[in-house]
Amino acid sequence: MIRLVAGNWKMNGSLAANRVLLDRLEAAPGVEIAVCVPYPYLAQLQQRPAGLALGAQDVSEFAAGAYTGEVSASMLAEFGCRYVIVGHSERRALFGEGNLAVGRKAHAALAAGVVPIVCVGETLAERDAGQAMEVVGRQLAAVLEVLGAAAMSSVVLAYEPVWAIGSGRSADVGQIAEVHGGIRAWLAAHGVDAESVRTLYGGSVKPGNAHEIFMAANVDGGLIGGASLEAGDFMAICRAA
Ligand code: G2H
Repeated sequence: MIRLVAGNWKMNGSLAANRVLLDRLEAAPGVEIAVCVPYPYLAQLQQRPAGLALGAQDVSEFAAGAYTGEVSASMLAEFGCRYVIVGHSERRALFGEGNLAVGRKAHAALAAGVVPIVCVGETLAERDAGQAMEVVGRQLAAVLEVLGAAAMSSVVLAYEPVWAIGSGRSADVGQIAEVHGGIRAWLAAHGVDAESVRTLYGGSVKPGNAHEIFMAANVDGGLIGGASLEAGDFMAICRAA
């Protein structure tokens, strides 16, 4: 399957800075590239380099109504979003999103024709306790419970060990391959068409480590935070895929 490299700008950017960045992004052969931007910039990103897919970083689990501050999946679809990140560990840790809420957000996205990039991953304490795959399995199980096995095969997953996010310390290739293989096996064991689910790695991916990470077994691309804010770094990572 074609690899996906998605930039997660997080809460960064300005109209002027985005323009400078976008002017330096371009399609790369053999890889799908997306940028997941803060909501206000979806309008600005209507003009973007050809071949660059658009995404958002969160979505409401509700379709419409009295939910002040929320943004619906159909609104994202109207702005041409192909992807939306759901369940990023920053949303889970800082904004109290639970496993089932993440599943409901993924469901809302799919219902509007937007592909959810569902993030899963363990904390350092959980890894040190030997529970990495158990935690990831619980996170996946909640999404599967909401979506069902057929719809689950339409999501993109992102394995993002919490301790590797923005820390400069990526997981090593062995750790990445082990969990990605574990995710593939977990999906297959739960009746999901595991081979059709793209599973990205996220957490301190940089130009210097991107190639070896992308070459690891069962890694189908990357979710790139800090390095997606610098055009040269982001394009180098995309070309490494
Ligand atoms: C993990 C990643 C992008 P960074 O959050 O989702 O960020 O590449 O900065 O670790």
